[in-house]
Amino acid sequence: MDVNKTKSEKPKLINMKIGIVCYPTFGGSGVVATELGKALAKEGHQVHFITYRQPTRLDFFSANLFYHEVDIKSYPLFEHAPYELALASKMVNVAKYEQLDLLHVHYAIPHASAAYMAKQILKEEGIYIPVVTTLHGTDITLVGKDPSYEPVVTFSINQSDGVTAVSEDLKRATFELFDIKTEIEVIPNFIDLDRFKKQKKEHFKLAICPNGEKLLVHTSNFRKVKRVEDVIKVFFEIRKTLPVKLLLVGDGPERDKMERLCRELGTCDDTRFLGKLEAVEEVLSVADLFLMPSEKESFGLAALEAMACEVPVLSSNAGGIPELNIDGVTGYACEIGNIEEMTKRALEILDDANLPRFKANALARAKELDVSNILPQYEEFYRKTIEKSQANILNLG
Ligand code: GMT
Repeated sequence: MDVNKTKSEKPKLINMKIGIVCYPTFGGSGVVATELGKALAKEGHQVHFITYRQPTRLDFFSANLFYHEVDIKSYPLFEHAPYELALASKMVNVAKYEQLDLLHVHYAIPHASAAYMAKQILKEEGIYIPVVTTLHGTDITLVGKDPSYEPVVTFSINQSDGVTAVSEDLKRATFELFDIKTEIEVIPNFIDLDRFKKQKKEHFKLAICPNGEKLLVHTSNFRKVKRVEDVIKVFFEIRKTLPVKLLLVGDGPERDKMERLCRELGTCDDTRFLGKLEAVEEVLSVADLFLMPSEKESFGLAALEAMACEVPVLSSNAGGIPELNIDGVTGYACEIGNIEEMTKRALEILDDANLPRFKANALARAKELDVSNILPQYEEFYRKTIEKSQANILNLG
């Protein structure tokens, strides 16, 4: 790692070598990790992704980006192959041979405990590598607090050299649900506005809304926690007073049930299930309103993607969503499951007298969370964590 001074004499790290561990599939934490790695690489850092599959959004060549696949060996004795051990072993090898400065793991389970194991193994060889853990949400609120994982999650968070959370609410929940003895810094999720800036897709809008209907969009992994049924119920209510169409992007366990609900309510003609889409920005760029009625949501990256396309958000007030979707400004954040309130607020946003204001506010909020504003926060956090860990090593020596 080289440390240079900028004009303001603030140390700026260049040529840092960072290992990023994440889930590579569709899902917020993997997207954030991949986009972070790409942005760091653009800044000149060397980034090594360690995952069990090529991250979805890592499909191009860059001299600063590397991908290391975790080899998960199966054996007849294993009912479940020990992924965490294979991951820790891969972390050890990559950290050692690529001479990483820091390991940044996204989603505590099992990445933080695997990183702890890797750190201990490396220490035996005289290699000290600091670990940063970013908490994303369900690793704390849904899965992590389950007694079958809780002791290991608590331990590995406390053993991390730096911990970040994607919202103030997630930080609060982590202290409430676990016995945490370390500091947690909030670094919000971000968006690459260049990718998400509004595209001219009027022909697409015309094909979906031939009679000038307003277009509502929801994207998720169709898990129970997303309350997709509320999307369909709110749409059903709005449709009684306003010509509207609904696009549902994504797939998951609740999809069949949601298709049945549309049939029961008779909304199928105005609703389309599009399945998983890589270029979600194409759909978002023609939307008038984004719906996120989730039961739990530490941040709501999908809503930020919509806002970056100038789309206001009608959401629940779960978890960290109100930190992103400012109630009455970028949309509304209503009580979870309150269909009547959500319908009223959706109609207010969609009113032609209000819509331009909500759209402009949504985009302005997204601009605050552009990657160019958030990346320096991660770089600074890495710098602090590396310095702290080097000071600890000197003290121990
Ligand atoms: O919510 C999901 O289904 C996926 C999950 C993940 O880890 O991929 O999302 C969590 O992390 C995202 C990125 O930080 C956040 O935007 C989501 O709000 C959060 N999900 C929940 O808290 C339920």
